[in-house]
Amino acid sequence: MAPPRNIVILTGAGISAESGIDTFRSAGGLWEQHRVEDVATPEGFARDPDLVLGFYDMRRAALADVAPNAAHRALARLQAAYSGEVLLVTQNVDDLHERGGAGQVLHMHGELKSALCTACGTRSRWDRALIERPPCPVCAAPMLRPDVVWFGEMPYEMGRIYQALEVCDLFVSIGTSGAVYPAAGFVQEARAAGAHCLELNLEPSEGSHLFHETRLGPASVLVPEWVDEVLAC
Ligand code: BJW
Repeated sequence: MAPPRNIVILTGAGISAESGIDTFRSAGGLWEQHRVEDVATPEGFARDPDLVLGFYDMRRAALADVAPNAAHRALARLQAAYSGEVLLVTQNVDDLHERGGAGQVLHMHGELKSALCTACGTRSRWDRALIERPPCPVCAAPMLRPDVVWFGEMPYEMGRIYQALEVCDLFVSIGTSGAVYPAAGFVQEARAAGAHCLELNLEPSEGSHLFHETRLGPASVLVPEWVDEVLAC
């Protein structure tokens, strides 16, 4: 039997695409419908907070109409059944990994169902709209913003992620274009640690050449197949 291994999995918008959540950079994706500078930067928020709050309120509300798919469920099955370590890192702000049964998930770009108080810095679980400027549950200031990471801001959990990459021996990137750093650089960190690097994607990502192996197809097919392989070892 193979010894337990340390697996780090990075997921992106592609894993939730078949659940009906728009990706960012595909044809018809979110960045064709909205300017990145307007809705995903601190400067855009300062310029037009109503536009930004409305954009995230709409996406938070839309979570009620989607469900996890076979790829989310397969990763949860892996986390539960694998004898080694499995760290699941997502760039996604949806909650489909959790609703698919995953245990611990690191949301490096934040979460739609969390609000960040710009007055006291508290992060609060949140599932209502923000556009009406509700008070912070801790300090009562009406200064909540979506708890998501915009361009120019520091992603969450970077210390834990880099620590895991340093000791991982399998790195798997699922459904991300490799266009956004620091996530796009994780494959290089994992390679430097001697990990085997596998990409599962509909199309090759920008950093596809950095992976030892690329499998192309829909996440709902590729991910359960790969999980079956790992659990059979
Ligand atoms: C399927 C599929 C199916 C479809 N099955 N697959 C120059 C060089 C290097 C870096 C920089 C630079 N200039 C600026 C930077 C830094 C900047 C950056 O990367 N900019 C780039 C544009 C170059 N990064 C930042 O500012 C970050 N912060 C930072 O760097 O802090 C300093 C720091 C330094 C050192 C260490 C640590 C930190 C912050 C980035 C924040 C990104 N925020 C967003 C918005 C979040 C909130 C929201 O959701 O609105 O995060 S942008 C957006 O892109 C979102 C995503 O998480 C992220 C990645 O997108 P993703 O998931 O890859 O989606 P897509 O649409 O791009 O791709 C979908 C993929 O799915 C495709 O590959 C399809 O093929 C695939 N797919 N269907 C399988 N069925």
